[in-house]
Amino acid sequence: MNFNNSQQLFERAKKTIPGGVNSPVRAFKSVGGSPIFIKSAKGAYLYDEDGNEYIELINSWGPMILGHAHPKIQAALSKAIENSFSYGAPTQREIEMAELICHMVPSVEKVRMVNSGTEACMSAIRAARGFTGRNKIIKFEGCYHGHGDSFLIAAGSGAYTMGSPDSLGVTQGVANDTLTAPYNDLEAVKKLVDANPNQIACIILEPVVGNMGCVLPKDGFLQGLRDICTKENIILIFDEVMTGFRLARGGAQELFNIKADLTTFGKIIGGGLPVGAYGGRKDIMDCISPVGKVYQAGTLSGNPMAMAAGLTMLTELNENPAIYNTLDQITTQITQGIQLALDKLKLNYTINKIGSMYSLFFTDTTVTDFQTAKTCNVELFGKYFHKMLSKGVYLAPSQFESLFVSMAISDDDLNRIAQANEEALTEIHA
Ligand code: KE4
Repeated sequence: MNFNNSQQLFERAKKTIPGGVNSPVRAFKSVGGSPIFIKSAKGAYLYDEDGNEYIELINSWGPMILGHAHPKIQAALSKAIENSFSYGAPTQREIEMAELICHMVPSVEKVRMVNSGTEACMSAIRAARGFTGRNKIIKFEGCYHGHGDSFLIAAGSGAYTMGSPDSLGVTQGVANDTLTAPYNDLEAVKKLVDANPNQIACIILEPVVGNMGCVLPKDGFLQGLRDICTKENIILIFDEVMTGFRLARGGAQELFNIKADLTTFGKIIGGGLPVGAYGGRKDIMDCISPVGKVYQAGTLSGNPMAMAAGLTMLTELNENPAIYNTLDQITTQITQGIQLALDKLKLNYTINKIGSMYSLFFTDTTVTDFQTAKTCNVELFGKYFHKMLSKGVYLAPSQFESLFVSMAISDDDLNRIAQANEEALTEIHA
């Protein structure tokens, strides 16, 4: 494969864009080399500026669950575009979107549209603080909730990948109100709650983590958090920006049967356009302006184009629940293929998988939190990443990111992925 055009574009990009990218993890910094520049995508495939084709296992970090350029979403956008692109005024489609989200996620009684997962998470903790009158939040090491100041403490995803889990520019004042605990460690949470009586507004977490790589909640962890929050009047916020509408129609909370007080959404909810949302208990959401005194706003919130794409996406998922079983089967075939290759090479690397999310961790340690995720051989992952890329399979350019499978993957793609994995794992260990 030749990457000449991408390499030239990257050099040009770095002159006017910080690091040449509009989001740090795209820069391939942790895997080395320079990023490929995408020209187009269709179904399960990406095409770069050098004409290389890749089977896509990031899917824009989650949104493209039905595959790229889905005809129904394309049709919805083509129709919407005739009516102009943004009004900054309420529309019927926003009501239809809110009603569908409330239907698909029963814990959501009211929901507010925003423009990104970050905005959704920032707004959700502000609502929790406004509703409780308390200042502190608890988050978990390695979880990522976007780039809001309160979250860039022990953050995962690109923050950790770039070596700045505690970002510069976040004031000590803000950091003092963010308490952190290891994921899956209920005792640590209880200690924080006991040490900060009546001061904690909310606990926010990824109910299934994607931002350390894919990490699952241990049995009892989510229920334990639910019980602590109920007892202490702490708002339980599920950040389902990744898991929402991906793991089930009702997201992780449907799968684990846990009722969150607030939930945040992003990615899939926009069908590939910039959409985020936060919602939950009516009594909390009615604290949001213009009803209550927690202010939050956005010029393009509920944008008609984004709502057209998002509504089409969610409708397709809601009307075809068998999609989730199919996605699980496709993903199981991918991870079983990897396991076969690992067994053949007598390697004990860890695979974590749930539904259509999975990660191959280059460590023989069971990965249940940030500390165990950090035992990975990041250098070896980088070699694996580039081997897979050169074999036409596009993975997340970081060990600390989950992969996301789409409905567009065919049996032939599965064979190509299995062969690429076996060859790549063999070659990096040769
Ligand atoms: P955005 O602001 O990027 O739309 O969403 C922030 C966010 C919030 N919560 C969770 C659980 C998330 O995974 C994210 C964003 N995910 C990253 C991938 N790990 C987006 C990719 C990127 O940063 O470029």
